[in-house]
Amino acid sequence: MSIPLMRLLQTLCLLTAIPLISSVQAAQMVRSDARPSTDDTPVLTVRKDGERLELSRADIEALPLFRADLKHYEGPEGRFTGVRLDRFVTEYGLDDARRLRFIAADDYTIFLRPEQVRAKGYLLATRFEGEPIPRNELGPLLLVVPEDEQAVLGGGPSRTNWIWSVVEIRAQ
Ligand SMILES: Nc1nc2c(c(=O)[nH]1)N[C@H]1C(S)=C(S)[C@@H](COP(=O)(O)O)O[C@H]1N2
Ligand SMILES: [Mo]
Repeated sequence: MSIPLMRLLQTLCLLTAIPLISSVQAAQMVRSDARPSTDDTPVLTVRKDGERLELSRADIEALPLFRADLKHYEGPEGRFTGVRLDRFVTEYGLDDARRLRFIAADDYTIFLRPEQVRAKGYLLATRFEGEPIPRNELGPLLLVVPEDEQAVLGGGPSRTNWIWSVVEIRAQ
């Protein structure tokens, strides 16, 4: 068999194996029975149509809580708890936005269309290992996509959506 043909076959084998491996190991997002926070300190600004809303962990955690056990590529490995971003987007009337802009404390920013948010299980995490997340440890709020854990650990491009220290969400 020629070398280029063997290379091609090798590549094809790898391409079929990768989704198999990740589907076996993908982290799950499941309902959490954690008790919602009562901390009223504002942690997140939501802007929509010139309105501005300041939300606390208590406000955010008033939505159904979910958890996922995963390894974040920045280091932390354990239980992330928070709310589903699709549920949050619906709750705050952001479903009709053309796009949602997420802004971090370090000015890093990402854009997600509402349909992208609905297509995947994004977790807006408010806790790590049951505790609030300090600002210097990716907190107080960060986005993780448990089903993409293996892909991002492997350096996949969707890791750019794992924005940490989110301070603002804007409907644009
Ligand atoms: N708040 C914040 N989140 C962020 C980033 C950042 O600079 N700030 N970098 C993003 C990008 S581009 C990638 S690839 C991953 C990993 O970033 P790092 O390689 O700078 O650690 O985190 C994403 N989330
Ligand atoms: Mo990046």
